[in-house]
Amino acid sequence: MHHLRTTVARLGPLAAAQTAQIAPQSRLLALERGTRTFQPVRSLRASVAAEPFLNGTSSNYVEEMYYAWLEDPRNVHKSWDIFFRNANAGAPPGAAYQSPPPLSGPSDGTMGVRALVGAQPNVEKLVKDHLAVQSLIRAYQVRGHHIAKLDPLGISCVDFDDAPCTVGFQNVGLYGLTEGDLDKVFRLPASTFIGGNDSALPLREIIRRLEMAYCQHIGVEFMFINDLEQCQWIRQKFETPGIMQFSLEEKRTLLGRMIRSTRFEEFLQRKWSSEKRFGLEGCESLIPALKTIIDRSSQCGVESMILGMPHRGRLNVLANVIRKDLDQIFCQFDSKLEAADEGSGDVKYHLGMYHRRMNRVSDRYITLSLVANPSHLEAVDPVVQGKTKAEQFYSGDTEGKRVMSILLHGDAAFAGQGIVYETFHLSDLPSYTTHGTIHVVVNNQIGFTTDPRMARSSPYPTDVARVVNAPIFHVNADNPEAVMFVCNVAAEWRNTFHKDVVVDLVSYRRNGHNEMDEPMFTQPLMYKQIKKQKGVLQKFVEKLVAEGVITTQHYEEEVARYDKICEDAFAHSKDEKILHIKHWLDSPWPGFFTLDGQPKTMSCPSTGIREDELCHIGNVAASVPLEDFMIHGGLSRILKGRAHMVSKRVCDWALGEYMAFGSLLKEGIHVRLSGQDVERGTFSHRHHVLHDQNVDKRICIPMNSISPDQAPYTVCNSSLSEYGVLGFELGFAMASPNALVLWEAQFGDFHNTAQCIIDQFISSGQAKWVRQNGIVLLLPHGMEGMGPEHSSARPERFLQMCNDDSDVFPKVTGDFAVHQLYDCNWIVVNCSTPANYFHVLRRQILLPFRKPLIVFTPKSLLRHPEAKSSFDDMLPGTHFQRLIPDEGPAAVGPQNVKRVVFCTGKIYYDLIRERKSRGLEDAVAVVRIEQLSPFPFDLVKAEADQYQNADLVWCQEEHKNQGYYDYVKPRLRTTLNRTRPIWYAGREPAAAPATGNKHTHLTELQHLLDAAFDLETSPGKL
Ligand SMILES: Cc1ncc(C[n+]2csc(CCOP(=O)(O)OP(=O)(O)O)c2C)c(N)n1
Ligand SMILES: [Mg+2]
Repeated sequence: MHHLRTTVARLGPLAAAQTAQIAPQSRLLALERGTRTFQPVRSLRASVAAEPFLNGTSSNYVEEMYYAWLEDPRNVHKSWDIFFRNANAGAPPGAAYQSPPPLSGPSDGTMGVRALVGAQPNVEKLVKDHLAVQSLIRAYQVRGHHIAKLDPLGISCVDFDDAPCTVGFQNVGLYGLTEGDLDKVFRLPASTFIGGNDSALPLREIIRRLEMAYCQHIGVEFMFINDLEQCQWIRQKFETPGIMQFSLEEKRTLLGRMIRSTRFEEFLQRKWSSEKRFGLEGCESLIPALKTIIDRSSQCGVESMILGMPHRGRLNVLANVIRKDLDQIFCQFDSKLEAADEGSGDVKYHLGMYHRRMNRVSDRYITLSLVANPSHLEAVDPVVQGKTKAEQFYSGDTEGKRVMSILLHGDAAFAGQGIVYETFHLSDLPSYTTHGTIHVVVNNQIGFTTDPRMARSSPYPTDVARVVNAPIFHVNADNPEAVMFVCNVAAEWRNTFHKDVVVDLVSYRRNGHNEMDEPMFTQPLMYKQIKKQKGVLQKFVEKLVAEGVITTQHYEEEVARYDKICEDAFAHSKDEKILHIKHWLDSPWPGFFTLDGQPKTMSCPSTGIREDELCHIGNVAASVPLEDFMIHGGLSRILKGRAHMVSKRVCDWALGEYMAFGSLLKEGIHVRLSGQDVERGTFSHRHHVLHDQNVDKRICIPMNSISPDQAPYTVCNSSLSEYGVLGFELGFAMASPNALVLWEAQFGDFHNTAQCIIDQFISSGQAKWVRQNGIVLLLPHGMEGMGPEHSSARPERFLQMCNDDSDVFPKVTGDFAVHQLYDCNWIVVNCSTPANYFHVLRRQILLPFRKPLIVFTPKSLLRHPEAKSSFDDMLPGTHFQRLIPDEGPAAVGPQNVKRVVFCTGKIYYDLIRERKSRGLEDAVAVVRIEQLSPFPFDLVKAEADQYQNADLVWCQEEHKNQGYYDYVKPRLRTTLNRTRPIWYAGREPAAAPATGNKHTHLTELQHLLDAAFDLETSPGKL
């Protein structure tokens, strides 16, 4: 009701004669084929809002009448003509409506024609019938997909909770229509395109056309989309009569693609019948589907497409979509081939790929990359998005016109994995959007052995996409033409609106989960049906032959031609002696390595910078580069504090970070920092984005005012997701080695909701996929009496996954530190000074290769008066210190030192305070291990050797079964060659990372400090 009232209230005075001038300036949607145009709501005088017959359901109809009347008053019934004339003339509420004129005698159409009331029932019936037809049309648009013939097996698993189907000839009664109305002509509303050039049709034809559009092999879900223009666009694409027609050439191309897709699987089955390959049988039309999307997108100007996909049909996609050489694929089946590259490699259906080639349909070059992925379904989704975003960013493609992503999904995984939802929620965020992803679901109506009714609570596996208003095109995958049609529409949708869209290929899985599995154990009836099911290629060929598009002979020749291609490649693949995993790289970094893929040097220059640069960046950090920009008073004090530090030549943690980012930006390195609340910083220390206190949403990012030719700085508060956002940043970092990409956890322990990205990609990605990545994880960590949930970033987990050998003291050569970094799977540090943090961030970029960097970052140290660094520690010639030796009185007289306490991170400050209070500065040396992994064996040894008369202690604030203990213990022993004992000072083992009781926390701290400094008794031995 309200909608109608407001709609009609917005109608303003407008004479019918004015129509022609007004139509063009409106928000017209120019339709490519049909002649109908969608017009915006215009205004008619408010007074009509009180008409009694106007209610919510009739609003569209009234609008319809109004537009028709605007075109020509004779288009509508006389009663409407009078109504609109009166309304425009300013009739008072309730008075605009006049009963229609009598059949005998003229009416002047004025407001005084009260005598005609007797004719009112006819008008009401007319309005009602039109409204009924409009409701019926709408019902098809909303629910036509419920009865579309989507399932090739005809056993549809989609459960609509027995919602009655309210369309079809048999249901017209539900709308107050009768069979007798079927041959009456009804005017079509603007919200349908079934009329083509006709603006009115008999009801029978209306229903027939709606059945054609919405209830055949395509089911369109889109009426939940809030945007009227987008809905109209979709309606026009599916409703326009005759729109789904293809030329002979298109049909033949489609056949060729179906042949490749089908015969490829058959070839693999013939040659390697007992090998797992997760074949595509039952959904072979995936290949033409993807190729159609690629062709159409390329025609629309897309140059680079980044794909992510699971196991199902992956080899087929590599062969027939990406066009990986067949012999390269086939030789993956030869278990005897030795890998030529470092790393442990991965199975064939996980490897990535990168290929640039000419697209024959568009005649343009395209680059396709398929991102390598772990077994963990859907984990690759955010990674693909991050890589896509990065490629858009580097190529200046701010609207996603040249680079796009395509994600493939299985039905069970799409519905079940939460990362799908997290990834969808990145899709429209300014710093994360890739301007529309095309999702393709291989919906074989089963997940391993589990039926959909046990695997999801929503009718379709695709319902998750509704949260972002993505249209969903369900299509019966046994109809390749329908598949091709929806894929074209999906590509056009993405190109028009730059929003996500889903293509749901409703299909089946001809074999078990893999080729070895027996599906009859668990789905006997489904598989009885599948055994009877004619293959999609065979059905399609029969159709084309019947239509006269091809002859059987043509088909047989095409099959023979492709089979020969496979056979030749197979013969070729036997010549391969060595497997090059590098051929399966999804993100090459041209120019970064030597031609044979090695680092260009094996050294790292000084990571220090000049004093004037430090001062300049420091001053920017203390400034507000925009004029008339009012910042908060508290922030003014912080900025003044920064200026003061610069004048004193010191940095705190935030300023150290500023120096690192600012200097890299100045050197042309893009820096991107992403995570929850990173702009201000969870601990309110960073303030990289300033907010005008007087102007809403006016912001200032001083880091982008460092120098005119600097690289851009991106700092972005993320959605409240770890898995999705960390995956995204990993993908961003994958695209180029020349960017510092950092993800910060709100507190370090939150990283565990992104554990899959850490385990499957970050710690092991290079070994599996010969692909380097320099992503940085900033994980706030420290036992500060804040309870179990905010204390530990779980260093033990990261350290447990390090690949350096705990039992071997490495050979120490000149460039040992860099070699050690090159050999490791990731770098784990816990810096105790801003200068060291500055250096380790810069080292990420100045190294001649890329490794992930895990940084345990401080909380209370951010404001600790002693946790400051002098500019002297950041000048040219200075480096990251893997270990910081004691530089106090103990180091001056090492022979007098009775104990060396090795530690890492924030506990250092507790230790030196305690040492001072006990007057033990001569007797106890405190040594900080800043780089935990790879372990600085050489430097630890040098320290131990220096203090020959001292006993050795490892001190940590974390519980014994947590923190660093289990990692450092064997390494310290190896370093000392078991010639000297080493003792442990720290908390007892515990289940939770920290106590929730402040007093207990302080008592525990005191105990461990007592253990560290009680020189009479040795604490527990390591
Ligand atoms: C995160 C995750 N959990 C479990 C598995 C084990 N698994 C592999 S395939 C599969 C079924 C997937 O079903 P669906 O997504 O419908 O794809 P389909 O195999 O049917 O193509 C499962 C459970 C996995 N690979 N990843
Ligand atoms: Mg499935």
